[in-house]
Amino acid sequence: MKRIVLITGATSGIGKASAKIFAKNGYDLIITGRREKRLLDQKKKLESKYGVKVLPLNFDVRKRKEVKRCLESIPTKWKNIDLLLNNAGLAKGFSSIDQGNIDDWETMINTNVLGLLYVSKIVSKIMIKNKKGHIINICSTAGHEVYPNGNVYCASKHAVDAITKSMRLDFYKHGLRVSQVSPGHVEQTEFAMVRFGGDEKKASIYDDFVPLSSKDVAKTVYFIASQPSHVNIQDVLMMGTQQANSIFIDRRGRTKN
Ligand code: NDP
Ligand code: 8X3
Repeated sequence: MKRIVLITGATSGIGKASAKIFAKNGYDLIITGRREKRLLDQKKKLESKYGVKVLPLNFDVRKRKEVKRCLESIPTKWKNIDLLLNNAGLAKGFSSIDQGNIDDWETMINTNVLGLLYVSKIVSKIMIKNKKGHIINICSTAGHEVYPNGNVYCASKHAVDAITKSMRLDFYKHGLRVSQVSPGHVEQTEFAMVRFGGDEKKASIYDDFVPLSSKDVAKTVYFIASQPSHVNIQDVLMMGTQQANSIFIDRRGRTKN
């Protein structure tokens, strides 16, 4: 029987790269995001290139009722979800707390923390019923350390780290696996453009060093998912070679790789 992966935030960046790698490896996919056209385009491409089935679900993870309605309406044959990749997330703004924008704070907390929880509550119930499943959360280096002006984004990712650890304690007795990947800077994503409100100049944060690519992270997610069922990788903290932590980055130029 084909395995099924549900990926939140599959319309760009890490989620999109993960969808591709899972499709390549024969998984059927449930892909989600707010941009419906992108989901439909992805469905077409992945189905024709890899011969897998793709179910697009168009919802905003912040909207509790929408999440419930969409996930509970999944056709029965799609409910045998093997893997949930909680990837949808974002940073908005980059300023000290006194200068911070409260709407941005709410967007980050509602998406990165509450959205992840809304999806996980429903999918984990299905997995417990099926007596199998694996949840992989996309955390961040920002879930392990803080940096100037990162305050609320870092807090939201520290919450993801705490949720991953809590899920592990809640679910091991049901035979579910729980993991997370905590990347540093990742390019081939819209992350910086979203954080800086579409300001291309401010979002040019990868010009002078080589960060991770979305494919690097997707490959790590797939590595975690493809371990034998007795192996639970709890966290992978990963950065580009030129990035030592959130603050120390060798910005003397992009080294050849
Ligand atoms: P992108 O902006 O490229 O992708 C973010 C994805 O999340 C999109 O598919 C977007 O879809 C989805 N998303 C955002 N808000 C919502 C929402 N309210 N409801 C549903 N989907 C939503 O960025 P990345 O690929 O970089 O981000 C993926 C994850 O990786 C995030 O959790 C981010 O925090 C994390 N991360 C990113 C790093 C980086 O440097 N890029 C480093 C470490 C972690 P749509 O807009 O269509 O809804
Ligand atoms: C994204 C990495 O350093 O911008 O989570 O917080 S960072």
